[in-house]
Amino acid sequence: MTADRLSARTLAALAPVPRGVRLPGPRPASTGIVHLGLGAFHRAHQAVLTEDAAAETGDDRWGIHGVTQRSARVVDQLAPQDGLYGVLSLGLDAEGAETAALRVVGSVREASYPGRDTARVLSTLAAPSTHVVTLTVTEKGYRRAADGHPDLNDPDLASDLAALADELGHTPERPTEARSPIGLLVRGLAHRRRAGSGPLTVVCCDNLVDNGPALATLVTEVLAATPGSRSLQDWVAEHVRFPATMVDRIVPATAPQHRELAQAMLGLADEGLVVAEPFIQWVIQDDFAGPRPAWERAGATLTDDVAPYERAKLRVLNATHSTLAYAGALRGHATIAEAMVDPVLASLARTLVDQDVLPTLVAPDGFDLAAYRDQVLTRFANPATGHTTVQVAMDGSQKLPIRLLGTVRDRLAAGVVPTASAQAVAAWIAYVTAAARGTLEVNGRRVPLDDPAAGALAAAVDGPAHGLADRFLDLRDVFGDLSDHDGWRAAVRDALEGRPA
Ligand code: CS2
Repeated sequence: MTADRLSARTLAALAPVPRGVRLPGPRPASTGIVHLGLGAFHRAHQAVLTEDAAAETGDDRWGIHGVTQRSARVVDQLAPQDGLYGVLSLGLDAEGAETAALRVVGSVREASYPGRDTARVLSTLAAPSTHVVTLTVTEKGYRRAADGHPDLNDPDLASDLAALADELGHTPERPTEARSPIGLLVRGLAHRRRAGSGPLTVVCCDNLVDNGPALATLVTEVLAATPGSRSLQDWVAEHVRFPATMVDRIVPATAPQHRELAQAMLGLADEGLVVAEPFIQWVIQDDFAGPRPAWERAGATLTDDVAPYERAKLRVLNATHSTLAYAGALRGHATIAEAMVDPVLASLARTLVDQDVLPTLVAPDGFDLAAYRDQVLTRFANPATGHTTVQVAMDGSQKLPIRLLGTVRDRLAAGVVPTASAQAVAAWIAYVTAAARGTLEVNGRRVPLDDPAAGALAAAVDGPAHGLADRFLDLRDVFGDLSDHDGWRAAVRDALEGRPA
């Protein structure tokens, strides 16, 4: 069935509004937010809560200018739709029947791809009406080296820093195309200072430990490495805030069956559709340099201390997610939900949380960690989203140090070798080994290795079977000081040897 494409015009012409579909309220009148990393997660999370906050308050200043990272695909999906797209929430009701709810979101006013529109993005970052920058660029988007400092050898970041050095003194008519999110951000800060547009708040929404302070440090270090940026450094220290946040919503890749279902519900074709679980959570450090949307009116928690929430989320949810992804894919499970109904994996997930993770956490005020664990595991078991193990498994060399190895360090410091975490790492090693050798198959499809460190990982795979665990544990870019811990090494070796071949 062919259907008209979603747009402001076709949406306005829908009569009657389909039942079970929620439409956006009035579109924002101006752009107050620049978002870097216009992927599915942002569209299902911050963009939704920004629209909800506007609906609650009537404050129409908070339109979003979304910026993609690597390609123009999302721009080309959203531009013909006037920035409109659907969010399809898939869950289960109390009886266990699948539920589907669709809403059309209107908070994205503009979408840009830096490969085409760097000048436009820089001028929005410098506009007085822009007060907030949000980021979801994934772990690897920050271009941090293994030691946590900016990777100044990264060619994309280096290109942006050369452009920044040039732009410190003047605003070129045709700026060089931005190639990295951090480079784009610091160049935007330079433009903003020159334009005299006042303070800005930069809100990191990625799964990094202490994400706000980590981004602040990165920006400071990148500027310190750029000759002639002294006064910009001082301006940033005085006028830019970097609150920490904890973001949470499971957002799988959109599949053709999702598009078909949404089209049947709305009656319009939507190339920009995103899919999500019903659950959504955002905890934000209340540290803004200027105005912001009233996100608390949309259900977000504004607090002084995000760290305990963030740590609980990374260590309970993300670490267990990765464990289920690696161990699940190796046992042939295509989705996280299928992995959760495998008793061996359900028990591994629970043991990981109970035995290794929970002893390392301090509960935020009024927060029940055991109930949180149960809620997370129930969310994983939701079969409706079809979230795949392979999607969560990507970029393990970047993700595991953030979500799992902090737990390992804390347990070792407490004198306990965390054996479930060792099993998780062993599952990662086995997954990477099978993927690198071309022998990993899920759902009858060969799964390649998808990781920015693929070269180093493939080199660790190469060699005799008995040294496999040790060759991985020697990867200091992943394990850091843990490479030197004999008890930890022995636990991973045992866990890998104990795995079925
Ligand atoms: C997942 C996360 O893909 C992954 O690595 O663990 O994207 C996870 O779904 C989100 O952090 C949930 O908020």
